[in-house]
Amino acid sequence: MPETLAHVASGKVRELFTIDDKRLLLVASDRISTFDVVLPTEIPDKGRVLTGLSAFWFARTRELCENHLLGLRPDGRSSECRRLEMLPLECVVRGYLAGSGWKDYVETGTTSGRKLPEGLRESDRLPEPIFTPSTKATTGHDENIDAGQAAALVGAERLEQVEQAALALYRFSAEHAAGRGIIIADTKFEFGLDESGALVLADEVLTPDSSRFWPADEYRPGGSQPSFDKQFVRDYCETLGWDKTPPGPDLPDDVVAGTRARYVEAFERLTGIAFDDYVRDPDVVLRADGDR
Ligand code: Q0Z
Repeated sequence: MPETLAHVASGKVRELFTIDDKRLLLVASDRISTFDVVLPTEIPDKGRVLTGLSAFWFARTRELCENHLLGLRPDGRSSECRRLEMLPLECVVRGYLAGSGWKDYVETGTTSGRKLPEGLRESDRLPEPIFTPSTKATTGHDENIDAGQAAALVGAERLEQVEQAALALYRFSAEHAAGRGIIIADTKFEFGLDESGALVLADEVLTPDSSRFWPADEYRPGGSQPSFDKQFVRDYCETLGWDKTPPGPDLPDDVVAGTRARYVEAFERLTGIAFDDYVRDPDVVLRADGDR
């Protein structure tokens, strides 16, 4: 826990605190959720991996869209951020057909009101990435909405701006990841506005918790794909016959170790930085390659 900062919000696996009226502290825990349930066993260093990855992407996408990151704390799991007026929209970009995008397509041939080509299979790559915004549900699951509903929430002009920013961020990161053996099937961005009304990328970005990461060497469209990070946890849970309602099961040591190794592998592949170097000095992810 940080000093004695006022607590603002709790996510399933993260906490948000006030530093002062302009700044927040976002703290990523080592908790893990599967099938929407937080498990009683933690994955050591998961919070550091997600914080470091997110900071890496913020540093490398500054020219595409400004962001809320002010700095990393020495613990590697906490980031200081600008406090923004958040937009009431989950900005999802999909490059592949999975999850609720696949479900909508099977039922209606569309997702978020957009007609998709016929004959697509589960996990197929889309002809081009699509922006499929959803509402922030206070309880239950986010709900996909069409462009008209999204425009009613933020205005047509702002919607156009966030769509272009989200697509540019996805294209950049998916191409970077593809060169390192990771498919970013889809991802969710959150944006806010600063005092001047400028659009600012916020929250956590392009991590395995905010995205679907698939190992490229195991990609076989026509069914669901293994998760880069959580597959050991899911496979173990499936062996138990657990009904996927709380409380979730404890994880055995080998599942914890294997899962930790996958998070660290994702970090090292995507950043090109040894995770131990990040633990020693978190700011290493913020420096351009040449300056290390
Ligand atoms: C993010 C969240 C939680 C982590 C509010 N820069 C910002 N300015 C204003 N608000 C936020 C941010 Cl990131 C903000 N969330 C989501 C909840 C832990 C993130 F409990 N909520």
